Amino acid sequence: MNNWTNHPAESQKVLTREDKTGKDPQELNSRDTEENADAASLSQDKGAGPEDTGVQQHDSSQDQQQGGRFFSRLRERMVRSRQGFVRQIDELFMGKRQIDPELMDELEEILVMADMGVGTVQDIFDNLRLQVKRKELTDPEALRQRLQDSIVDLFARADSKAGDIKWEPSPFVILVVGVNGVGKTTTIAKLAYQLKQQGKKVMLVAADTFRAAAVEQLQEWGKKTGLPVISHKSGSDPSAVAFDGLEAAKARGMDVVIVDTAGRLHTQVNLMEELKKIKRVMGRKIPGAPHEVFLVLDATTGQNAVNQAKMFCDATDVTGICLTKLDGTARGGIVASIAHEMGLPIRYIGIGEKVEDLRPFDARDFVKALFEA
Ligand SMILES: Nc1nc2c(ncn2[C@@H]2O[C@H](COP(=O)(O)OP(=O)(O)OP(=O)(O)O)[C@@H](O)[C@H]2O)c(=O)[nH]1
Ligand SMILES: [Mg+2]
Repeated sequence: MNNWTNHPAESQKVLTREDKTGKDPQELNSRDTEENADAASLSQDKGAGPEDTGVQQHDSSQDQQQGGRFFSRLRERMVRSRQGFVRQIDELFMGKRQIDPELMDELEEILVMADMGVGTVQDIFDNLRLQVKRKELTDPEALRQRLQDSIVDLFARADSKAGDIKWEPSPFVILVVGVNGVGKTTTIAKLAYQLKQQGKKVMLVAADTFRAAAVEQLQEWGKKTGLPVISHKSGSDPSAVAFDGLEAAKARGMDVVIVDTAGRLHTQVNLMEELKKIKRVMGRKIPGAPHEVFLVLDATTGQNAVNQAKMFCDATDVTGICLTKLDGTARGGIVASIAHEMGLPIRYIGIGEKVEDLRPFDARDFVKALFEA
């Protein structure tokens, strides 16, 4: 299958010279509303092609290989963590024949330093020490394996599988929130592109009307990935964009709508209120919407990300976490810390800047990618 063919319903629309602004006033109820009317045809434009986004051709044989390829890329991208705390663990175990208190203490310290969080590590080690005391664990290799299993178990509580999302009802609405610069817009583009690959009709909504050029950034992604983007002028009310976006999505029979929002600090009360308003307005247009609220967190900010998560969850109903920039940190343990402390599913992880660098989070694969040579 060729990535660049548009969805059948959208492909009926042909972009004429006059349309090139992307305006589509008949279908949308706002005068200001703009859209990449036929983004796929624009996507072939110079400078907006697959090369600079990592968008690649795709066929069914690629689908079959995808499992293995996904995993090897995940391992490749987790290289910093692998060279960081995982290497330290390797060195610690080297030549060890028995489990002694020093081994346990040093292992505990390495994990805390890897941003796994003091509380999380303590929980794991209380259990492991008990097993050592009862002589259920005597061999260092078994300890190492048990440690991996314990980390995987942490995620069970948070039930961290993107596969759990039913993508129903239609249109399925996702609101994406988070602090400035964490990777919201990029994550949206990656996710939208991957959903499109699965055959879903996806629409993007540019409700970040605050930051200069934010609308253009999402429109650009729309062109590159061949997806329609609903937007208003910069500076307009984000709730109105969200409302129009949902209306357009309903009218066009979209499967999934993903709404981008401006970065905000959890301490900015008025901006957190604005999020609540966006949510309310969405619910008025489509009862039950947004069906998911994704909080995007930047893994390189370490324990700060955990604090952000706590504050955002207090202010709005977050339903899942997307953790970005795991390729940029040596402390991949942050994933475990967030899952453990928040009890929220980690839906997706970002492991690079290209569209393919987003993975539905799978705890076992993740821990395996970290620990296995
Ligand atoms: N290495 C790496 N970079 C990423 C990842 N995700 C996003 N980025 C980069 O992070 C930077 C910020 O990304 P955006 O998507 O613009 O972040 P944002 O949260 O939308 O930012 P604001 O809209 O300004 O709040 C960009 O340079 C992205 O390429 C990732 O998983 N890995
Ligand atoms: Mg953004």
